[in-house]
Amino acid sequence: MQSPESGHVLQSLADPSQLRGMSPAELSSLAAELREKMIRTVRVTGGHLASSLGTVEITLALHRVLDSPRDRIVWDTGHQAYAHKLLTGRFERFHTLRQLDGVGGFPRRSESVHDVFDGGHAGTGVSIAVGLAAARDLRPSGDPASRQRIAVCVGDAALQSGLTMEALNHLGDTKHRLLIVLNDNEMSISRSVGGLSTKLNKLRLTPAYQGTKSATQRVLPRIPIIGPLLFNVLAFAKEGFKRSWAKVGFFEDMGITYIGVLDGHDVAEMEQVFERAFALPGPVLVHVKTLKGKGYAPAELDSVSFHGASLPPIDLCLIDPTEEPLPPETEGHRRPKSYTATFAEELVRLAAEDDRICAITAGMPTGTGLARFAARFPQRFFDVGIAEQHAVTMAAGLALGGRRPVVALYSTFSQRAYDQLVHDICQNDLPVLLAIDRAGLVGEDGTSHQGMFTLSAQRSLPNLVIGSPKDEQELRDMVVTAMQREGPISLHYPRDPGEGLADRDGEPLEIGRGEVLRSGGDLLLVGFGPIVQRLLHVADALQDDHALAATVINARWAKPLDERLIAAQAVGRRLVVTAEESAAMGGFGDGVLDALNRAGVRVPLLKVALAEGFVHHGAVDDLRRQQRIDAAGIADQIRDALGLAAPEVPAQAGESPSASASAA
Ligand SMILES: Cc1ncc(C[n+]2csc(CCOP(=O)(O)OP(=O)(O)O)c2C)c(N)n1
Repeated sequence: MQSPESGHVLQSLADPSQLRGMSPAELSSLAAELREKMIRTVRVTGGHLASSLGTVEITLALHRVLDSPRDRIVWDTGHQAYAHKLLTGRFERFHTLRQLDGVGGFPRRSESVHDVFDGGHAGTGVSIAVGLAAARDLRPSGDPASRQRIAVCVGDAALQSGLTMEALNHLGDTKHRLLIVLNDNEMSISRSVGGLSTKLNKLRLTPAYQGTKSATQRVLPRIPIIGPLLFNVLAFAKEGFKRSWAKVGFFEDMGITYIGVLDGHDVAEMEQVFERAFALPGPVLVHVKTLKGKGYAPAELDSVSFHGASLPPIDLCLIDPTEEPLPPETEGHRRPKSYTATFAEELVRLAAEDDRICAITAGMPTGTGLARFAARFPQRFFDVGIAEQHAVTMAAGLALGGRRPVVALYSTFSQRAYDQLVHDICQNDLPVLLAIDRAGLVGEDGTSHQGMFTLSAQRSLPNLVIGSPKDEQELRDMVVTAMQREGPISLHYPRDPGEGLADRDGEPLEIGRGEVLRSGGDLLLVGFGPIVQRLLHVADALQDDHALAATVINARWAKPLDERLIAAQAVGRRLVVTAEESAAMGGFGDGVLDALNRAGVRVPLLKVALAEGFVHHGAVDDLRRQQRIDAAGIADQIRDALGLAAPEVPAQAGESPSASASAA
């Protein structure tokens, strides 16, 4: 990639409408600038680099054809929208990407009028666009907004999600005028999977694709802009794409005009086709082929590693020869093994002994650690694509078929499969392990990705056991326990590294039995999950600062709760404190409160949990401080509840307290 004078054109752009006056040479230099800005920023902040590098030209073409914000550009998922952000007023602040109070990693309406929808979850884009189109088409014809152009850019993996399929099916019937840009890079985070993916492959390989460009160049200039435009668009489509046309029954059968396959890095070609697509009366899907990671060679070669949050080191001299090359790799500080890796390791160990064990991921084999399982047991591994609902119901089917299925989902994405958990797994009382990864705060991905609602949502479900380990070794024990249970079980563990404990095989635990980790007569601290480690520090601090002795319980199970242990330990305490890294409402603390009420134990109770509301992006440590659920914040909350003064060197205070003190 050429290195333009950094920020030369980009910095001077006040509004995306200025793109329309640019020459092809200026556009190509702007594309290079956009990529350089992204690479330099993400090198420091982390982020969805490969996806955003791949959509630069789509973004330019869309912003030249559509008049945003009067027209609307929707980004499915929203992880590929960095160019859009840079072109719509966020250049100056872009260095704050994903940081606390900085620019978010996904479109956010609070940031810009050009952002249509606060996204983050895949497969939402087409439904949003259909809704916008339906709203537009309800307007009276005299209303200028009734002529609004609406486009949605969706990736080939998000296209396959159930939600997108439902939207396409509906759209084909309702015939709203809408442009769907299918950004096909053949990749999800890992390689795209599934029958539709195979179909798209065939389309790409069809001779029409090879000849597309010349056909477009040959035919388009001859098409007049006005008058018989519609006829000509169709003529163009048929002329230029007729060989693939015959094979695109999938979209056409649903009532959506298909045009493809275009070069997704050719702004002029896409612009011409988008312009003409809007002249058609109904929905049009334009299939473009892009290279994920384009413009940064390592990301082009390995888009899996450069997809998401934690990227390999970025070598600036690959985009700018004046930059120093990366220093050779040093044996830096090694982070302790993550909960994710420990989970996968234990599962593989068990699966080697029990061939009933199967594992399912919904498009996240690397993120969930299941790639390790896939490598060892390819026959028993299923990547179903971005299809969380299917993943969970398929697990029910596997269980009915005599298998021991494990579905590993990020907490936030498991929300999509709630009914499948209720109706298919719990109602049928099936032995399925739901491995809920990224439980708790995940940090820089922000509101759409925090794992903070799943625990409350699951607590009311009959038959379901819910556990969360205090450390990575206890996670091994819980996986063993889960595999021995003849019913559904959900294990919640965080994105964090573990405690760095030595590896050992897991051992079964008694479900519903917690453990006392330390004893003291004044306070009772009860934690669910790794937050228990923070409670141990809190107990030390309260002892040192106020000579308050605390008993610390590792609850292990939110359901069934060890009511007997907790109630017995709670009697006579100055304060009982519950702690969880999850939404306060309906969470673990509420379970303890109910249990104490049932047992007739009257004692003040402080719930430490996430305050009501969404938690924005930022480093996890910053967010924990802000929420007062880091060790210092928890100690402060306890002092507040007891009316004690802070110690001499005050801990950093966060925003609003998430605690509620009440009598049980
Ligand atoms: C419901 C849901 N499941 C999983 C994810 C995690 N995720 C983020 S991007 C992505 C892959 C998207 O692939 P595609 O739509 O083809 O876009 P690309 O990144 O290839 O441009 C996945 C699985 C998500 N954001 N939402």
